[in-house]
Amino acid sequence: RPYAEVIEELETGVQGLWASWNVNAVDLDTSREKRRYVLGMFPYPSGKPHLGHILVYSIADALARLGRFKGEEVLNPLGWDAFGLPAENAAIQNDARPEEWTATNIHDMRQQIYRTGFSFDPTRELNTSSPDFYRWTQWLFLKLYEHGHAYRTLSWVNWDPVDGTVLANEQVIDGRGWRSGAVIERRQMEQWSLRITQFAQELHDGLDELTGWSPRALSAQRSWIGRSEGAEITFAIEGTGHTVDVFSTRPETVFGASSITLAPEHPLTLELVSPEEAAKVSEYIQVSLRKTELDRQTQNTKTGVRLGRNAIHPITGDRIPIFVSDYVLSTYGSGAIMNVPAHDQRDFEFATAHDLPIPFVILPPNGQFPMAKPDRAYTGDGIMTGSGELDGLSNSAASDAAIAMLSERGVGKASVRFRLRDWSIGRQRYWGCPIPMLESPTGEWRPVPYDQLPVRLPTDVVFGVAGARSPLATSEKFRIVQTPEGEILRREVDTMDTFMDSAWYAWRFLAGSTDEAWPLSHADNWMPLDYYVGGLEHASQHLLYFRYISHFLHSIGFTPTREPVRRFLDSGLIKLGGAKMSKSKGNTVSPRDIIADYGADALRLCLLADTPFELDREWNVKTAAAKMKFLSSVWRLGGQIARTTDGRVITEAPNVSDDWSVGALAMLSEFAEAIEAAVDQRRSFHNAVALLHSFFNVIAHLTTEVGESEARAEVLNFIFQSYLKGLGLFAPHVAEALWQATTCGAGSLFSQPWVPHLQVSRSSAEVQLPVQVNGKLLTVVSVAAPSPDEELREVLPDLVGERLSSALEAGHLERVVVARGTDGRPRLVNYVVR
Ligand code: ANZ
Repeated sequence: RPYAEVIEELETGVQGLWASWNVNAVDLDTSREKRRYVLGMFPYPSGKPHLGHILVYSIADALARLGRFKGEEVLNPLGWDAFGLPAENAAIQNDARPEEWTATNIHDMRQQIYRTGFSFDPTRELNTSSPDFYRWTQWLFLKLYEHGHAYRTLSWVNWDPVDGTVLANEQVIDGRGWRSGAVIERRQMEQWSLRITQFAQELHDGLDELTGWSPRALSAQRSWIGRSEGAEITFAIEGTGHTVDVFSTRPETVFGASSITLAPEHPLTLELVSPEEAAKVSEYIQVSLRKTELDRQTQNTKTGVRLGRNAIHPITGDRIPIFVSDYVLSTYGSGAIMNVPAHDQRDFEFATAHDLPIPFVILPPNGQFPMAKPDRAYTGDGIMTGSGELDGLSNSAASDAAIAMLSERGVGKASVRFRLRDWSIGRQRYWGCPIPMLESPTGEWRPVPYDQLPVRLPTDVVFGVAGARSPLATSEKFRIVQTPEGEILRREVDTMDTFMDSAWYAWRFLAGSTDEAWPLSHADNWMPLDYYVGGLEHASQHLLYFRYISHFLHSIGFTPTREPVRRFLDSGLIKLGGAKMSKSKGNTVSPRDIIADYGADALRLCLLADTPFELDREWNVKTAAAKMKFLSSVWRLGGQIARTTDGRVITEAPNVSDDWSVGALAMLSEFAEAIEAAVDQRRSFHNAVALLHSFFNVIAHLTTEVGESEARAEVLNFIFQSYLKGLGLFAPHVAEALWQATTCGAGSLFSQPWVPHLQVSRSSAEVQLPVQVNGKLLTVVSVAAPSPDEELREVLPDLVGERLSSALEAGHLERVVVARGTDGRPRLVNYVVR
């Protein structure tokens, strides 16, 4: 029957076979030498998978299936990142239970994802919101606590004064609460934080090892960690015993400092302010605290007010004014800066707005500065001037000299700072992992003993109670704990940031049958991940937390390597009409609809075709239709071949010596090597899909030449069976169905070994060269292997004959493309005729 009529039946039927044969099962205790851990970032169960998910899992699936063909034990699991705000919002708005909302969504989403035919082992599925998982998230928290990585500190939160609750960033819309519409205040609250900064240097250095990551992912990590070398310089404050340390990456410009500026949150700001300026300064601080850090960094006007007090320049002894300004962040460096307006653009704008002197201390090579009225800072290199003993040095040499000078006088020292902040993990939310800590009446914190985990989420909570720190606080049964000794303790009512769940789930897929988070032997066998596939948007936060937890686990002996991910494959976006597909834009395409119209195989081929996976691609439903058409041809030809064969699995290449067979097998061998290299070495999935098309054309051509020859039929059948393995990486359903048809049920295609390395004794002097016109195969000819492009162009018209000349006469020859293999031998020639 025609392919279009059987897709649904074929795909679900084949999935039934896989399930009954258990082909996707993984043995974590395998004795196989080679193991491959492939992971696509697990989805948030919103209920609807989107095409981006399908793209990610299609990539992971091809890598997983190739590993199995190559005889490796492959772990390719699926899980659910199931805690988070939407479930809680649904609970508040629709009176639904978050766990029911989540379970329904997982159910729907699982059906759709499994319908696409990925080779997940269903027995390894996990769900971060199940007690069976979060028990171990709590275990991890306690490990962090035990090793001094978890501590309580003040952190900023969004406070909704009308609802009397803390809001997540996503619940603040244009500065207002999502339900109350009230202007949101920023408040400080004590909560749990993790000491990721303790590993800042290691996390920075570790990036050098990650040669399997894309440059853009590495640079996202690098800028998030934000390592800066510079100096700390100490300014004494006139008339007080205080000093202020500033951090500068340009200590050589110290002679150009015409003021110092503190962040609004700096502990000394209110202490140093003069009585006359106090009212103005506190008002300024109030306004600043309402702004987010991002707003403060991106605002155009550099506002600020004077504290009415002076600092003493540590080298010149000059008196310079002190300001407070919100472009200085409290969370970076020391929360205070020296303003060097001549050489820093932000300081230049600030100085211009506040009428401060702009002393130039670096002379540009072209001598253009200093001008009487400069219009911007000079941030380039040059020779030091007006800088005492630094004069005449280049600014780069002056940097070290300045640090030496400052430390000699005891007013400064070299310093390395990181942009990375400790990770504040407390959330005043319900649908997250409870933090397993207890507070005594005297305010000491104690860990819940390991043997009392999990601390279960209470179900008797009330949402939106004004004044309650979090929904968990409304459950008395949860909040108040009596110890066997009769002591009354208060339970922590915050839950953990959901990034905590995703920071360690990769290990939980390695769980064994014993009662522990994962057996160490499994971590030794399987970590680090060989391939991690997901969106670039996770290249900063999630992957940094994941790496941190891995560095931590390594430091306490729970995982074999510091780095958890050998190769990170960051896929591009799928766009519609130039815009990223998103629910808010209403331009999403549902995988379910595409599968209903064209089948899962066509969808998968279509998502990977034409564009390298790491680039953004435009969704085009015509491509899905084209892929279905292609699969129809494969289906038709496969049916034809199946009818001419005796249903044997041909594992060895037939022993042949005639030119036709040798040439045909040589092309198969090149195809198998090329597709393996495209997937495993170059991760060039679009090239692999193109190879499936071009080699199919070759097979179709060979079919016309088989005639009555049984030997040729045998060779053709072997080639076709081998082709199905390549096809199966991307279109596993149709490949499996045709495998069943040509072999009459010899077990699954995916339990077979990869195409054997063929010892075809083709003359090394000759290659079989497919000749195409506009991508359509005309014929295959035999040519001398070392032929240069010029020579090929000369001989081909004669070799191919009339069919080529008439095709060339039909239009205008634009170009002749000669594709060559890595060995330099020609592999394909395409005439582009318009
Ligand atoms: C004087 C100076 C002169 C600076 C100059 C730059 C250029 P990165 O490279 O990002 O580390 N800075 C320090 N702490 C800050 C804070 N808490 N908020 C805002 N800005 C802060 O940036 C380091 C530079 O950013 C520091 O070097 C400091 O300005 C500023 F020609 O000091 B510089």
